[in-house]
Amino acid sequence: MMANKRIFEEMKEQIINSNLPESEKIKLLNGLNHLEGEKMNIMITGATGSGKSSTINALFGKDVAKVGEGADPETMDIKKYDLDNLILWDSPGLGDGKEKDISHAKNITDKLLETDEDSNLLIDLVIVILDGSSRDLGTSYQLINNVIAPVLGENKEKRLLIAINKADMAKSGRHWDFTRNKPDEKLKAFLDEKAESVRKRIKEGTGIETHPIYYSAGYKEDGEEQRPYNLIKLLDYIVSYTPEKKRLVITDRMNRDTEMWKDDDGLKDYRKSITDKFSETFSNSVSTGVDIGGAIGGIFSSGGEAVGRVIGGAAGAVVGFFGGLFNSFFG
Ligand SMILES: Nc1nc2c(ncn2[C@@H]2O[C@H](COP(=O)(O)OP(=O)(O)OP(=O)(O)O)[C@@H](O)[C@H]2O)c(=O)[nH]1
Ligand SMILES: [Mg+2]
Repeated sequence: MMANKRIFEEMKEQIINSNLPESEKIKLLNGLNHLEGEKMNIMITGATGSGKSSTINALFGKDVAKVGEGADPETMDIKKYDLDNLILWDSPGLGDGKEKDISHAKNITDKLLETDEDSNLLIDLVIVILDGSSRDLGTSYQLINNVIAPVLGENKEKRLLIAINKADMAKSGRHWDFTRNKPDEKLKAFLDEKAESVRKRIKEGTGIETHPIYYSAGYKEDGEEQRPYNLIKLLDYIVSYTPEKKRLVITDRMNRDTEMWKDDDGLKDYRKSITDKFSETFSNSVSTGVDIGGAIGGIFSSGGEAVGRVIGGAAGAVVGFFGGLFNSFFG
């Protein structure tokens, strides 16, 4: 079944089964290996109980919290989940008492300033999770405005995502349609307003323009399945903030459980939007050779229709992959 196969394997198969000359195949496979070697580091932070773990598990699979749980020795409180080339840093936010807050703030600051072996900032994206069921977001604003924003570096606007969780509990569960797993009109208006006021507070406090979205990672009781809302919107949000050459790393690790991606606000065709971002990635590299082209080591600049066709085919594999993943009737 397509959706169960890792995306890189899928693409390799496309290349191997093509009727390109061996030398071209080798170039393409080498290129793909380079992309596969890209690393993506995401920090997920937010107040205790805001839903960091639930969100990580919804996005990337039930067992993630168990993967590589060993704490990073220098940053005792930040948990590192190592999913091959996708690395998640689960970092406690503020609100755990003064002493802990100071230590958490220092851990976050240190991590955000850390550079990799190429002297690039280690953390590609910071996702701050707000508890949408809480009326007091004061500590979250403190975290964003006073701890995170000052150390975000040059491209601040490209590294900060704001996700308001627990949409279902925003009005203590009232106005949430539990059968259809979505807010009614009244709650929707309330949530839209909330997202807008969060945006304003951050803009006023930091000058950074963010685009907060609301969602629900889903509540999970014994025997019950987690049922997220707008998780696919969150993924679309993350992918759109991810550098082109790192996008495959993200999608290669996403949750294979199609139930997770089903319910959304319908404001946009998120499946198509995500899929398009990949097609875009591929066609860009074929026509201009930038970004991914560079990472792939100039193979696209060799030109030739045949190469283009295989890249087209590879992009097709990606499209097929998403079709399979998001369609509950596949297989
Ligand atoms: N109703 C509802 N409950 C949620 C949602 N997301 C998370 N929860 C619940 O909120 C509680 C806290 O969630 P976690 O994912 O553990 O939160 P966390 O941010 O990882 O918490 P810490 O690791 O303790 O900082 C759990 O009982 C979750 O089931 C949601 O979207 N809706
Ligand atoms: Mg947690």
